[in-house]
Amino acid sequence: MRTLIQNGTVVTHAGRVGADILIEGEVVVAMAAPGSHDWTADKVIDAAGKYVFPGGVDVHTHMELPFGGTYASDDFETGTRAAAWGGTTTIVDFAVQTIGEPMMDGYEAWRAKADGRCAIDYGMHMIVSDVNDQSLKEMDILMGDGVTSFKLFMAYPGVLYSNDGQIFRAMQKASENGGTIMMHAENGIVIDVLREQAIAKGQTDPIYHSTTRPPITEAEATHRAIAYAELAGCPLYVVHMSAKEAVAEVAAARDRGSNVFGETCPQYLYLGWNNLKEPGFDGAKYVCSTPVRNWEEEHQEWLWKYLATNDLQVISTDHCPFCMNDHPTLGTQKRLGEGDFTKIPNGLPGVEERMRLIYDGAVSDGRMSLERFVEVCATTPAKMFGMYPKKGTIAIGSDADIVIWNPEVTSMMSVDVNHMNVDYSCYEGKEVQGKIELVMSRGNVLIENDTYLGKPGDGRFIERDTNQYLI
Ligand code: DUC
Ligand code: ZN
Ligand code: ZN
Repeated sequence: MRTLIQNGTVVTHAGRVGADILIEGEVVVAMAAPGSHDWTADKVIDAAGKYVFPGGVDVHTHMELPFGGTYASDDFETGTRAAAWGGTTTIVDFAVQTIGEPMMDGYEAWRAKADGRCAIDYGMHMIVSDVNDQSLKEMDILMGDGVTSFKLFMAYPGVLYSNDGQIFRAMQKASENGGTIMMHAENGIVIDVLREQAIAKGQTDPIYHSTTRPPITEAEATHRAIAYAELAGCPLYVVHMSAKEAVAEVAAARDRGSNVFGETCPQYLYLGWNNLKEPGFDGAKYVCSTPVRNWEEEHQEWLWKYLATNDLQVISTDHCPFCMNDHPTLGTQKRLGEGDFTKIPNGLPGVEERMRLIYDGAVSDGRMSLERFVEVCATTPAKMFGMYPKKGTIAIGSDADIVIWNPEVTSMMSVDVNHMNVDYSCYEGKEVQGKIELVMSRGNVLIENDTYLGKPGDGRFIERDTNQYLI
C-alpha cells in the first residue's frame, strides 16, 4: 500500500516546509517539494492549507488504573481509541507492581490488559511500589524487554509510596542499568497530616484536596528527589508538575548540568481553584494529584514560561478518568468522596483533548511556535523514552504516524462529542482553534471524515530504547 500526502505544510520540531510525503506500508519512504516528483500511490490525500504534524506522543496515561477502590474508566481499548480521535498515535502507560508481589506479575498483568486491544502503538513504564532485592533484579529484566523507565511515588503512603531509602536504591539500580526514574514528587507523609487535620475541622469539599497539598509539598519532594538522583547518578523525570516552586528546583538542577527533566499537563495550564470550587460536588471533576492550583499565585503563567525556556520539556496528560455519575460496571467513582474529599479517586480525563488544548493555548495564543508545540507534544516525549525517530517526527524511515490539522476552523470540547469513556469534560463547551481531519498510525488511516476506521489490536507494543537525552 502506497499513500501520498500532498500539498501540506509539514511541521516537525526542526522546522516547517511545504512538502509531499510518500508512505509505503508503515513508514515514510520519501519527501519532496510538491510538483517535483512523479510518484503514484494507491491513496492520495490532499493537505493543501493544512498542517501535517507527527502523531502526538502521550507518555503518561493510566488506562484501567486501580485507584481509591475503583478503576480508571477508560480501558486500553476505549482510551487508545479516544487518543486517536485526539491526534495522539502513541501512549506510554504504567504497569503497576502490587506491594508484596513480584514486579513481573504486575507487568504481565498490564500487558494482558493491553495486548491485542489498543488502537495505537503503546509502551509501558513500570510503577515500582515495593523496592526490595527481587524487584531491583526485575528492573534489569524489564530493561531487556523495552521497559526502560520506572515510576516511584513519594505520595500515597501505604499504597504506592516508597520511602527515601527505597527510592535511593531504585535510583542506584537505574544508574547501573541505564533506566530513567520517573517521580511523583509530593511529600505524602506531610500531606496525610494536613488531610487528617482538614477533615477533623469539617473541611470536606473538593477544594481542600488542593489546600492540603500546598506548593511546598511538591517543591520539597522535587528537591529531595533531585538530590538523591544526583547522588545516585541516574536520570530523573519529574511527572505532572504544577507548582512553580517545584519547577524552579528542576531548572536549578538543569543549570548545574544534571540529567533532570520535567513534565506538566494541560490541567495545570488551564484549570485552578475556581474549578475545584464549582457548586455542589462538581469540583470533584478536577481532583487529581499533583493538584490544580490557585490562579492568583500565577502557577499557570510560570508553567508556560518554563515550557518556553525548556525548563519543562514535555506536556503529557496523566489521563486517569473517573465518572461523576455511576459507571455501568464500575459503579460509584468520583462520588465515593462526597462528604470527604480524601476519598475522591484522583485523576481526570484528557488523552483526547491534549493536542487541541495545547495548540490553542500555545500556538493560537502566541505562546509557542508550531515547532515547539510539536516538540513538547511529540518529539521530546519520544526521545525522552527511547522511541525517536520512529515516533515523534516525520522523516524518511519514521513510522507514518501523521496528523492532518486544519488550522482555519474551530472544534469543541464537550462530553457530547468526546470519545473517552467518562461522563464529563474538564473543558466543557470550550471552543478551540484547529480541527483534526485525519489521523494515521503506521500508514493505517484511523480517523478520516469524522469517522473511526481502526479496530482494537491495530496498536503494537513498543520495545523502547533508553532515554535519548542523556549526557
Ligand atoms: N495522580 C492522579 O491524579 N491520578 C492517578 C495517580 C496520580 O498520581
Ligand atoms: Zn503521579
Ligand atoms: Zn500518573
